[in-house]
Amino acid sequence: MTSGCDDDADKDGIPDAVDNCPLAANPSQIDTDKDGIGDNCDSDADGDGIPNGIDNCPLTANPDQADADHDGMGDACDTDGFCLVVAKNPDPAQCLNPKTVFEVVAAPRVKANTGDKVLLSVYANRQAVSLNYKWNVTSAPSGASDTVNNPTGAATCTSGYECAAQNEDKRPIFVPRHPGQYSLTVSADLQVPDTIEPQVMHAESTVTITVEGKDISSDGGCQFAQGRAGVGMILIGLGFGLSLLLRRRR
Ligand SMILES: [Ca+2]
Ligand SMILES: [Ca+2]
Ligand SMILES: [Ca+2]
Ligand SMILES: [Ca+2]
Repeated sequence: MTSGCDDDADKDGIPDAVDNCPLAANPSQIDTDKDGIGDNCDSDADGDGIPNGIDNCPLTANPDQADADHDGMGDACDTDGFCLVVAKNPDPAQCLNPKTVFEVVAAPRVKANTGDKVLLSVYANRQAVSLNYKWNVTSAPSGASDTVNNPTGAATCTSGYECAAQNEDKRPIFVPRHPGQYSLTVSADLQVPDTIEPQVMHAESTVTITVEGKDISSDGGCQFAQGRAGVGMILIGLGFGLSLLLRRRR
Protein backbone atom coordinates (compact mmCIF):
# COMPACT_ATOMS: atom_id res chain seq x y z
CA MET A 1 0.00 0.00 0.00
CA THR A 2 1.76 3.15 -1.18
CA SER A 3 0.27 6.60 -1.12
CA GLY A 4 2.16 7.78 -4.23
CA CYS A 5 -0.38 6.54 -6.75
CA ASP A 6 -3.36 6.30 -4.37
CA ASP A 7 -6.00 8.99 -4.85
CA ASP A 8 -7.36 8.55 -1.31
CA ALA A 9 -4.34 7.79 0.86
CA ASP A 10 -6.20 7.93 4.20
CA LYS A 11 -9.21 6.00 2.84
CA ASP A 12 -11.72 8.47 4.21
CA GLY A 13 -13.62 8.68 0.95
CA ILE A 14 -12.33 12.16 0.07
CA PRO A 15 -9.90 12.17 -2.86
CA ASP A 16 -6.45 13.44 -1.89
CA ALA A 17 -6.70 16.34 -4.32
CA VAL A 18 -9.57 17.88 -2.34
CA ASP A 19 -9.00 16.29 1.11
CA ASN A 20 -8.12 18.96 3.70
CA CYS A 21 -6.21 16.27 5.62
CA PRO A 22 -4.89 13.89 2.93
CA LEU A 23 -3.10 11.70 5.48
CA ALA A 24 -5.66 11.75 8.34
CA ALA A 25 -9.06 10.12 7.97
CA ASN A 26 -11.59 12.91 8.39
CA PRO A 27 -14.69 12.27 6.28
CA SER A 28 -16.41 15.26 7.92
CA GLN A 29 -13.69 17.63 6.61
CA ILE A 30 -14.42 19.97 9.53
CA ASP A 31 -12.14 22.97 9.39
CA THR A 32 -13.02 25.22 12.32
CA ASP A 33 -10.78 28.14 11.42
CA LYS A 34 -11.42 27.73 7.68
CA ASP A 35 -7.76 27.88 6.75
CA GLY A 36 -7.98 24.93 4.34
CA ILE A 37 -6.38 22.53 6.85
CA GLY A 38 -8.86 20.16 8.51
CA ASP A 39 -9.09 20.09 12.32
CA ASN A 40 -7.68 16.54 12.39
CA CYS A 41 -4.36 17.67 10.98
CA ASP A 42 -4.28 21.36 11.99
CA SER A 43 -1.87 22.00 14.86
CA ASP A 44 -3.94 25.09 15.75
CA ALA A 45 -7.46 24.07 14.80
CA ASP A 46 -9.15 27.30 15.90
CA GLY A 47 -6.42 29.55 14.50
CA ASP A 48 -5.99 31.60 17.69
CA GLY A 49 -2.22 31.18 17.81
CA ILE A 50 -2.29 28.70 20.71
CA PRO A 51 -1.33 25.13 19.66
CA ASN A 52 -4.12 22.58 20.31
CA GLY A 53 -2.13 20.71 22.97
CA ILE A 54 -1.95 23.71 25.30
CA ASP A 55 -5.09 25.57 24.18
CA ASN A 56 -7.72 25.62 26.95
CA CYS A 57 -10.39 25.87 24.21
CA PRO A 58 -8.90 23.97 21.25
CA LEU A 59 -11.92 24.60 19.02
CA THR A 60 -12.82 28.15 20.08
CA ALA A 61 -10.58 31.08 19.24
CA ASN A 62 -9.55 32.59 22.59
CA PRO A 63 -6.06 34.05 22.31
CA ASP A 64 -6.28 35.46 25.88
CA GLN A 65 -6.81 31.94 27.37
CA ALA A 66 -8.87 33.53 30.18
CA ASP A 67 -10.06 30.91 32.68
CA ALA A 68 -11.74 32.72 35.55
CA ASP A 69 -12.51 29.58 37.60
CA HIS A 70 -9.12 27.93 36.97
CA ASP A 71 -10.64 24.59 35.96
CA GLY A 72 -8.59 24.24 32.81
CA MET A 73 -11.51 25.07 30.50
CA GLY A 74 -11.23 28.57 29.04
CA ASP A 75 -14.09 31.00 29.66
CA ALA A 76 -14.88 30.91 25.92
CA CYS A 77 -15.81 27.20 26.03
CA ASP A 78 -16.49 26.52 29.72
CA THR A 79 -19.86 24.80 29.76
CA ASP A 80 -20.06 23.60 33.37
CA GLY A 81 -20.53 27.03 34.96
CA PHE A 82 -18.34 28.95 37.37
CA CYS A 83 -16.80 26.79 40.09
CA LEU A 84 -13.46 28.06 41.35
CA VAL A 85 -10.63 25.56 41.58
CA VAL A 86 -8.27 26.95 44.22
CA ALA A 87 -4.63 26.34 44.93
CA LYS A 88 -4.24 24.01 41.94
CA ASN A 89 -6.37 21.45 43.71
CA PRO A 90 -6.49 18.47 41.36
CA ASP A 91 -9.92 17.43 42.70
CA PRO A 92 -12.54 19.33 40.68
CA ALA A 93 -15.21 18.24 43.19
CA GLN A 94 -13.57 20.58 45.69
CA CYS A 95 -14.21 23.67 43.59
CA LEU A 96 -16.05 26.63 45.10
CA ASN A 97 -19.43 27.48 43.62
CA PRO A 98 -20.69 30.92 44.77
CA LYS A 99 -24.28 29.82 44.19
CA THR A 100 -24.31 26.93 46.65
CA VAL A 101 -24.26 26.62 50.45
CA PHE A 102 -21.29 28.19 52.33
CA GLU A 103 -18.11 26.18 51.77
CA VAL A 104 -14.40 26.63 52.33
CA VAL A 105 -11.23 25.08 50.95
CA ALA A 106 -8.04 24.78 52.98
CA ALA A 107 -4.76 25.54 51.21
CA PRO A 108 -2.05 25.18 50.19
CA ARG A 109 -1.73 21.56 49.11
CA VAL A 110 2.06 21.50 48.98
CA LYS A 111 5.20 19.48 49.31
CA ALA A 112 7.37 21.13 51.94
CA ASN A 113 10.65 20.46 53.68
CA THR A 114 11.01 20.16 57.44
CA GLY A 115 11.53 23.64 58.88
CA ASP A 116 9.70 25.40 56.02
CA LYS A 117 7.19 28.05 56.99
CA VAL A 118 3.98 27.10 55.23
CA LEU A 119 1.57 30.04 55.15
CA LEU A 120 -1.93 28.61 55.45
CA SER A 121 -4.82 30.04 53.46
CA VAL A 122 -8.55 29.57 53.44
CA TYR A 123 -10.78 30.16 50.44
CA ALA A 124 -14.57 30.47 50.56
CA ASN A 125 -17.29 30.40 47.94
CA ARG A 126 -18.23 33.92 48.96
CA GLN A 127 -16.92 37.37 48.14
CA ALA A 128 -16.85 40.23 50.64
CA VAL A 129 -17.74 38.25 53.77
CA SER A 130 -15.87 37.96 57.06
CA LEU A 131 -15.32 34.75 58.94
CA ASN A 132 -13.57 33.39 62.00
CA TYR A 133 -11.20 30.50 61.40
CA LYS A 134 -9.49 27.89 63.48
CA TRP A 135 -6.75 25.57 62.19
CA ASN A 136 -5.98 22.16 63.67
CA VAL A 137 -3.49 19.46 62.81
CA THR A 138 -5.86 16.50 62.40
CA SER A 139 -3.29 13.89 61.45
CA ALA A 140 0.49 13.82 61.59
CA PRO A 141 3.37 11.38 61.15
CA SER A 142 3.85 9.19 64.21
CA GLY A 143 5.77 11.01 66.92
CA ALA A 144 5.12 14.47 65.48
CA SER A 145 3.54 17.04 67.77
CA ASP A 146 3.66 20.06 65.49
CA THR A 147 0.90 22.61 65.82
CA VAL A 148 -0.21 25.63 63.81
CA ASN A 149 1.16 29.02 64.88
CA ASN A 150 -1.60 31.66 65.12
CA PRO A 151 -4.30 29.03 64.56
CA THR A 152 -7.28 31.32 65.16
CA GLY A 153 -8.31 34.67 63.80
CA ALA A 154 -10.70 36.61 61.62
CA ALA A 155 -10.41 36.86 57.86
CA THR A 156 -12.06 38.80 55.06
CA CYS A 157 -12.84 37.00 51.84
CA THR A 158 -12.05 39.13 48.82
CA SER A 159 -13.35 39.24 45.28
CA GLY A 160 -10.72 36.59 44.53
CA TYR A 161 -12.40 34.27 47.10
CA GLU A 162 -9.26 34.10 49.25
CA CYS A 163 -9.98 34.94 52.88
CA ALA A 164 -7.05 37.03 54.08
CA ALA A 165 -6.26 37.22 57.79
CA GLN A 166 -7.36 40.63 59.11
CA ASN A 167 -4.26 40.80 61.26
CA GLU A 168 -1.52 40.22 58.71
CA ASP A 169 1.15 39.80 61.39
CA LYS A 170 -0.82 36.91 62.85
CA ARG A 171 -1.27 34.81 59.72
CA PRO A 172 -1.57 31.10 60.47
CA ILE A 173 1.74 29.38 59.78
CA PHE A 174 2.66 25.72 59.92
CA VAL A 175 6.28 24.67 60.41
CA PRO A 176 6.52 20.86 60.08
CA ARG A 177 9.45 19.26 61.89
CA HIS A 178 8.87 15.59 60.95
CA PRO A 179 8.95 14.16 57.45
CA GLY A 180 5.69 12.52 56.38
CA GLN A 181 2.09 13.49 55.70
CA TYR A 182 0.12 15.99 57.73
CA SER A 183 -3.58 16.77 57.46
CA LEU A 184 -4.59 20.26 58.50
CA THR A 185 -8.25 21.10 58.96
CA VAL A 186 -9.69 24.58 58.99
CA SER A 187 -13.04 25.30 60.62
CA ALA A 188 -14.69 28.50 59.47
CA ASP A 189 -17.70 30.38 60.80
CA LEU A 190 -19.34 33.27 59.02
CA GLN A 191 -19.61 36.39 61.15
CA VAL A 192 -23.09 37.27 59.85
CA PRO A 193 -25.76 34.93 58.45
CA ASP A 194 -25.25 33.95 54.85
CA THR A 195 -27.51 35.47 52.21
CA ILE A 196 -27.98 32.23 50.27
CA GLU A 197 -28.48 29.73 53.11
CA PRO A 198 -28.72 31.69 56.40
CA GLN A 199 -28.75 28.63 58.67
CA VAL A 200 -25.43 27.31 57.36
CA MET A 201 -22.66 29.45 58.82
CA HIS A 202 -20.06 26.76 59.45
CA ALA A 203 -17.78 24.90 57.04
CA GLU A 204 -14.64 22.81 57.29
CA SER A 205 -11.95 21.67 54.90
CA THR A 206 -8.83 19.56 55.17
CA VAL A 207 -5.61 19.88 53.22
CA THR A 208 -2.72 17.44 53.02
CA ILE A 209 0.84 18.68 53.29
CA THR A 210 3.59 16.25 52.34
CA VAL A 211 6.87 16.90 54.11
CA GLU A 212 10.35 15.75 53.20
CA GLY A 213 13.73 16.28 54.83
CA LYS A 214 15.32 15.23 58.08
CA ASP A 215 13.52 15.14 61.41
CA ILE A 216 14.28 18.40 63.21
CA SER A 217 11.81 17.92 66.04
CA SER A 218 14.57 17.56 68.64
CA ASP A 219 16.30 20.68 67.32
CA GLY A 220 14.92 22.83 70.15
CA GLY A 221 18.10 24.87 70.52
CA CYS A 222 17.72 26.15 66.99
CA GLN A 223 14.32 27.64 67.73
CA PHE A 224 15.72 29.32 70.84
CA ALA A 225 18.62 30.80 68.88
CA GLN A 226 16.18 32.18 66.31
CA GLY A 227 14.12 33.77 69.06
CA ARG A 228 17.18 35.45 70.51
CA ALA A 229 18.23 36.67 67.09
CA GLY A 230 14.78 38.25 66.75
CA VAL A 231 15.16 40.07 70.07
CA GLY A 232 18.62 41.21 69.01
CA MET A 233 17.23 42.73 65.83
CA ILE A 234 14.60 44.62 67.79
CA LEU A 235 17.25 45.97 70.19
CA ILE A 236 19.42 47.11 67.29
CA GLY A 237 16.35 48.82 65.82
CA LEU A 238 15.67 50.60 69.11
CA GLY A 239 19.29 51.71 69.37
CA PHE A 240 19.21 53.12 65.86
CA GLY A 241 16.00 55.03 66.61
CA LEU A 242 17.48 56.44 69.82
CA SER A 243 20.65 57.62 68.09
CA LEU A 244 18.54 59.41 65.48
CA LEU A 245 16.52 61.09 68.24
CA LEU A 246 19.69 62.17 70.04
CA ARG A 247 21.17 63.61 66.86
CA ARG A 248 18.02 65.60 66.16
CA ARG A 249 18.03 67.08 69.63
CA ARG A 250 21.58 68.41 69.30
CA1 LIG B 1 -8.56 13.06 5.16
CA1 LIG C 1 -7.98 24.52 10.03
CA1 LIG D 1 -8.58 28.31 21.61
CA1 LIG E 1 -12.92 27.62 33.24
